[in-house]
Amino acid sequence: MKHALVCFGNEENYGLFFVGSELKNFGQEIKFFDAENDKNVLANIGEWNPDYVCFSPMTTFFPQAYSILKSIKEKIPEVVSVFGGHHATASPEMIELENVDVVVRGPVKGTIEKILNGEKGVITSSPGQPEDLQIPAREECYEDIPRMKERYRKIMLSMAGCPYACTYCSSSSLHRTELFGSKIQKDYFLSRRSVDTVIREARIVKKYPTEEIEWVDDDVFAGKNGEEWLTEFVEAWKKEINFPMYVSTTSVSTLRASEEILKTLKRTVNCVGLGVQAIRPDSLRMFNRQWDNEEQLKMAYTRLKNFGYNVNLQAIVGLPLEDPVEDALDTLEGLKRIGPGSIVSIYPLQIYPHTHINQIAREKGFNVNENCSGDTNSGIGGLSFQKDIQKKLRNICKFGTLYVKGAVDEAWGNALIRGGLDYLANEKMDGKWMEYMLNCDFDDETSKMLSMARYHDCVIDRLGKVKGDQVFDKITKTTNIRY
Ligand code: B12
Ligand code: SF4
Repeated sequence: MKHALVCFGNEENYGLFFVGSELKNFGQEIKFFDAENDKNVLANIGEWNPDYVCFSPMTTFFPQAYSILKSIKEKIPEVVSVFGGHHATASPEMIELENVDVVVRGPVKGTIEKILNGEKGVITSSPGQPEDLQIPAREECYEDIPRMKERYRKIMLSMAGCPYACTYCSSSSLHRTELFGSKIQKDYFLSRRSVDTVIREARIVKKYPTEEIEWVDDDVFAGKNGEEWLTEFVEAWKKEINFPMYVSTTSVSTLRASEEILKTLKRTVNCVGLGVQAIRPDSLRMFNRQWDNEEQLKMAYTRLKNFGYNVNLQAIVGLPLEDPVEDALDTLEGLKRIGPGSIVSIYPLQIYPHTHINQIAREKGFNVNENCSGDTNSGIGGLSFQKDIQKKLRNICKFGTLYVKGAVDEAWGNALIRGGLDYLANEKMDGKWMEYMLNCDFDDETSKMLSMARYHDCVIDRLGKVKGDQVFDKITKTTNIRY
């Protein structure tokens, strides 16, 4: 049987790679298609004439996936459509939609036999062990979508879940435990693939041009026997793979980590993403992050810096509050106090399906924003606010990185001057600057240049100036920048 695997966005569709390898284990024929860059994607899928068409879209890509599906079904009515991944797992009600035949909730393992046997409807898998994630069908994807092998960064992970339970997050342990129970959360989502399997996967990545691995474990230190695993892993990675890695963590885990492990990890990690998310205690509580606070974040930041890491601080604005702009400004100032001069990423709150923040917002009388695409780079959040508030929140997302960094370089300068925002480029970043920043307007081209200036900062932070500039140049030529 032939299975078309449809990829969305610029990046490697990592979950779908594992679906591909599982299908191959069952002797199935697979082919990847590029919905982002291939203008003839529909014709190409039609011509290949698959028996099954498989999608793994995040929420932001679901409308595009569904529209592609409708067109394919018009051409090939008997094709069976299968949806899986985070969005499908959280939104099984999509099975009610016309043309959606199968929705898989949870890992692919154990579902292919059912699908091939003709089972339709919602199939909930039973996650077994992380070793079920063997070697993803990455090379098959590279063969079908050559631009993917050229991506400067590749995605890898050792552990699929997170121990925390943040209310806005699809990785939340609340969500996973509700669906699969706490034993599976511990044994599958918070356990790691073996070092050997991860290294075997990395050997394949190593054959292709790669500048960095985005290590997408939600918290690099979390899970069972984290330090032991990381120690063995770094040893093997340095010996054989040796790509720089970008990792993520929390303040709690950073402060809990031993000196040895911070030293060891530094051998291969340049930059750490540290989730701040909010500064006000009430906002942290709304996010179910009451375990965090500014003092602890500052200590974690300082600790990471002392071990030589660059730190990317991440925060969320646009909360369901009476004063979302003031809350966002408090967060912005907090970021500056925690990591003055650092690179920060400020995102608008997204309301992903079946996350608890959805319910919290509704109970507080907030509606969802129909204009939100689910992509954080747009600066457009998931909740509907008055126009003026919406604009200020978006501006905080757009200019917050510049404010905390505190210096206008060429990329920022060009964007600001292009948008007629010379004041922001030339004046001191004081209260007047902030007022101007909150209220300024700019066109789409400027918005794109601002997003690129931020992206440029992040790449330099992660790879250093010389390498970062080279890589960024390549990114601008090969990536559809979201803004
Ligand atoms: C890796 C990752 C990325 C990578 C790669 C993205 C990609 N396209 O694959 C990067 C860093 C680029 C990324 C970016 C974004 N991400 Co991301 N990312 C993750 C992360 C950390 C891991 C996902 C993963 O690969 N897990 C490992 C694989 C093996 O598991 P899996 O995906 O669940 O797949 C398994 C099953 O679900 C199932 N399955 C999956 N697909 C299918 C399909 C079929 C047909 C079947 C049968 C089964 C099946 O089988 C797989 C193997 O068992 C998750 C959080 C998490 N810990 O899960 C967030 C997550 C998926 N990302 C998220 C988001 C929002 C984004 C962005 C949209 C953020 C933004 N900028 O706005 C961007 C989109 C970028 C893009 N253009 O693709 C959200 C998605 C929420 C949602 N409801 O959509 C998540 C859940 C994070 C969160 N905390 O909320 N992300
Ligand atoms: S710590 Fe990060 S990945 Fe984990 S639940 Fe919270 S936001 Fe999600």
